[in-house]
Amino acid sequence: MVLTSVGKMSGLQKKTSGIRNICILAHVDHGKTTLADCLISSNGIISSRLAGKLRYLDSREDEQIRGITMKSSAISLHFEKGDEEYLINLIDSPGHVDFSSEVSTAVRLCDGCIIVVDAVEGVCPQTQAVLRQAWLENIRPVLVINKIDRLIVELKFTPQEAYLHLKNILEQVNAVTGTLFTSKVLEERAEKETESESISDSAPGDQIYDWSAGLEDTDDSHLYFSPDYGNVVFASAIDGWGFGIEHFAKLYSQKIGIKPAVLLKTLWGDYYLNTKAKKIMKGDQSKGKKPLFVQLVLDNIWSLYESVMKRDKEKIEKIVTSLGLKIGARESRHADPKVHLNAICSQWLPISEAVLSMVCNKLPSPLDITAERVEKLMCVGARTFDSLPPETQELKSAFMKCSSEGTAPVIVFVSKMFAVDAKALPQNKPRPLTQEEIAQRREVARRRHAEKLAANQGKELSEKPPSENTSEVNTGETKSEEQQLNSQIEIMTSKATKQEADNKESFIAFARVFSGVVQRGQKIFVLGPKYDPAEALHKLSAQCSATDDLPLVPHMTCCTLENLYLLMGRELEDLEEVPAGNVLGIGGLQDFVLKSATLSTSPACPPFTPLNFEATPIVRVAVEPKHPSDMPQLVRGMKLLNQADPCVQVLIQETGEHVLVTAGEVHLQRCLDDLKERFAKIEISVSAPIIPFRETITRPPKVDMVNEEIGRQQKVAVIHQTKEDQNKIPEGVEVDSDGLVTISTPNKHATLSVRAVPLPEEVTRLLEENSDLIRTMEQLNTSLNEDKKTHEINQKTIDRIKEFKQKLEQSLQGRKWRNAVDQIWSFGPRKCGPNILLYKFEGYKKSVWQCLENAVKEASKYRDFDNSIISGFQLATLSGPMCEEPLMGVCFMVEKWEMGKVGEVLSASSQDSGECDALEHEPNEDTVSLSSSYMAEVCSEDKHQDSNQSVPRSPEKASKHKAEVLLADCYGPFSGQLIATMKEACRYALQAKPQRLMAAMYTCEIMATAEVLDHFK
Ligand SMILES: Nc1nc2c(ncn2[C@@H]2O[C@H](COP(=O)(O)OP(=O)(O)OP(=O)(O)O)[C@@H](O)[C@H]2O)c(=O)[nH]1
Ligand SMILES: [Mg+2]
Repeated sequence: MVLTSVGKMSGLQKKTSGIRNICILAHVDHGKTTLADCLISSNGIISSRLAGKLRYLDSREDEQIRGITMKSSAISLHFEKGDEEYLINLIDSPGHVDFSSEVSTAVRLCDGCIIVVDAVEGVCPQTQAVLRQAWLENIRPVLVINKIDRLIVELKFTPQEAYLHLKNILEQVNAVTGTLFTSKVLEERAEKETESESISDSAPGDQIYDWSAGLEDTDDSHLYFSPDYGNVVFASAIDGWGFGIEHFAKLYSQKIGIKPAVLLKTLWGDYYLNTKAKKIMKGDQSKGKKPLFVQLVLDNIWSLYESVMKRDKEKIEKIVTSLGLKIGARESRHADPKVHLNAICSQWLPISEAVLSMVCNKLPSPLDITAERVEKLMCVGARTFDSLPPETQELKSAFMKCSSEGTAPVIVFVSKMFAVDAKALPQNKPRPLTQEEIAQRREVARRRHAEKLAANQGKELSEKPPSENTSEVNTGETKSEEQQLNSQIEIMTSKATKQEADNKESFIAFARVFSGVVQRGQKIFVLGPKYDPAEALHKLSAQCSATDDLPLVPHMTCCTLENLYLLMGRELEDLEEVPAGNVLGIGGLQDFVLKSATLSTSPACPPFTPLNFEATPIVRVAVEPKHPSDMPQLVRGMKLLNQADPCVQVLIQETGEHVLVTAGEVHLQRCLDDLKERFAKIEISVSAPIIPFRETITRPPKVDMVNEEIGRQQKVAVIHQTKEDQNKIPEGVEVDSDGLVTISTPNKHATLSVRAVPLPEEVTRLLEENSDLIRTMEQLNTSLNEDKKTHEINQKTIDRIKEFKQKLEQSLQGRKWRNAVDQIWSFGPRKCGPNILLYKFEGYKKSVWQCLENAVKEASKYRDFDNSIISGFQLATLSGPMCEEPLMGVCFMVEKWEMGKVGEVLSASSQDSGECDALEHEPNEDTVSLSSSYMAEVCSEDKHQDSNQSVPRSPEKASKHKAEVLLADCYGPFSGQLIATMKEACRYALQAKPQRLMAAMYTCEIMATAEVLDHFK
């Protein structure tokens, strides 16, 4: 097999119908990389003898040492099937659960996947996980049942036993697919029901209950794996063989004289061959007959294995000649019978042929992308396709066409950034010099030599009398010196480029073109995950391009695609352009893309939906440099590591610790190795894993430690205890016996009273479950407040919010919680966590349910100082007083919010200007209980106003500004004081109640067969 040239590959990239973007997915160690080796060897990139041993796509040293894949990597292969030529963009993914984020980045770029299952281990947890990921991403799977040799050699199954075992595995895989399908249908059905309910509500008629689940009339047969559909290959990647049943159907149709179509239907299943009648009959087991699959397929393979393992030369010879194979003497005489076996099997049933033809037949080309998948990719969060602007909706047809015409908009998705050694980039690799370059270098050398010679001659002339043969000697010397110089220059230039490339990691974007043609040097928009095309289209025209001079749009930048690469496993090849439907590497995006992004030439393009990550990072460690002076390198290294890994998180805690959050132990080790050896290149010390806690409060206890009821006396003791605790509370903070904390800002202008109350457990759970919805509510409220109106609120979201509110109302019953739901001011931490802030004082109205009421105008007045209160609450819930861990299940009630001197200051300022609405209030009053409407009127400083602006202010604004200036004193800006005071108030309120630490609990379901139940006892 000859290597395919880059030119040929880029030719194949243009024929979209012949492209297959696929990934290999499986549980850890089921043989993905070994299978990839076999497919790669069919292209001559590695020798077929090394296939399975080399694990070519495991290019990292630690991957080779540990024997597991840690990064997904891609390679492009050429495959010929009859007259058709195909380009297979293959991505090998890791199977270890720690690296499941790498699987997510791979499936997003593919249209299909090969699911590999170990014939001995069967369906394992990660097999289920990857089937789910493929399903969520709407990509089509095919199945390879691998390691069948283990059934023969290790388990010593008979062919009949092996058949039943394989049948069982297929059933297991199909059961997982079935569950995914059923849940989807039921979900759709439930949605339809709620829709029809709302219709029937308005028009009541005769409603007969429909008890069908919708499963009966939905055809799901195409989803399942079955050898007769041609989507299953049986294989042993290590021995280099694999087949689909069509191979044997074709073979035996000639031998027995039965039509291939009939054999294809009956080779797998309960059928047997009645040799006398020359007929295929149904029902093998009941009649004690061998199924066709055993008789015609497995028996042959088993007998081949038996003869080679027993070194039965005669029998082997017979088989080899009957199959028409040519086996080299080296293989047949090899001491290891496996080598001999591999040589026979890989010629008889080449695995690459079986797998790649299944891929080309059964998996879709980029042209077959479904409308469902496109809509899913285009709709972020709670948005529906219909709510997107019309220009954006039009782009759907560009996705579907996957056109490479010049007019088609370019749409590219970057699913991850990966680091490569800058030396490995094609532009930095040593390459043979061109004739011109050689001539140029010679010229430089000659000139230098001449100069040197002239200088020497000058010296000699002055020192020695000239002799006759000097010139001759010199010419001889000249030649050798010239050569020396030439080589010296070459070394020097290569050294220079080497040094430049040394110590440098270059980031390549792992991407796919969904529409249009990307070209090297092209300018393109980079759209972040929060980019909103509706907002941008207000500012820009849909036709503008990245080369224009454009106004600033949030979450959008422009960049140039510096280099385009064909991904060839360990190698990268330069490309000038890449048409739609291909996977590629892009250089030069390091400063524009952190982990993933959408690139497009059209500002109407929406950002793609975020990747579905199955695992959330939980293992945290603190890292620090061994030598404190190396801190800058560590910070830089952590930044690079964060970019190079889709899943890792790097944080700097309030304590100044640098924390690394990883998915698991193996992932942690890999991240640390990368940090030490590639990104920071320093020695680091690593702490033991940090266990995350949550802080909370409980009701005062009713029983004591020995479960006896706390009587009156003891209660008094408890109160004493609390009093004692109160003594620890500093001056200026008042805590009453009921836990109400009152505290003033340092300048004494404002006073807050806050109480902490534990939330019922079901409310905490509800908040946790709905954190995404809460985040959406927060976004909607912000856009309402900013009067953007770009987010048309979708009815479904409104219904979900209403339902959430209703559930909260149901769970917050009783006198204590009266009106509580309507008074929710914010959630925290990060505005979506499991803690609540309530306002309990009169004359204020602003709640998180604003988006339901569309209360735009009214709310916009209160924007400023109440934001300080909310920020204080966010800070308090982010880190509690016990050990700076986030809070959970706590409700803070602000029962009083007084503004003291603020009144005077404001009235003074308003008298000056004579404009302020706040004049209604009496200036002499010492302490004024302020309603927020009043306060916001007086004190608001428009944050969105540029403070350096030169535009003259309106008198009203001037007075407000003055108020803020007057309020800023030696304690700093007033809003800042309020934030700090609120934070303190929350902390003391929390300390006034019985505090508790909560630790995470690991729960798992263990499923086992009845035989092993004994071992659990
Ligand atoms: N007996 C047998 N062993 C196999 C076969 N295919 C792979 N193996 C072995 O299984 C082990 C794991 O193979 P890999 O290809 O690294 O598995 P993987 O699925 O890529 O593993 P991860 O990438 O770590 O998830 C290796 O030791 C292989 O030699 C096979 O067909 N038969
Ligand atoms: Mg692997």
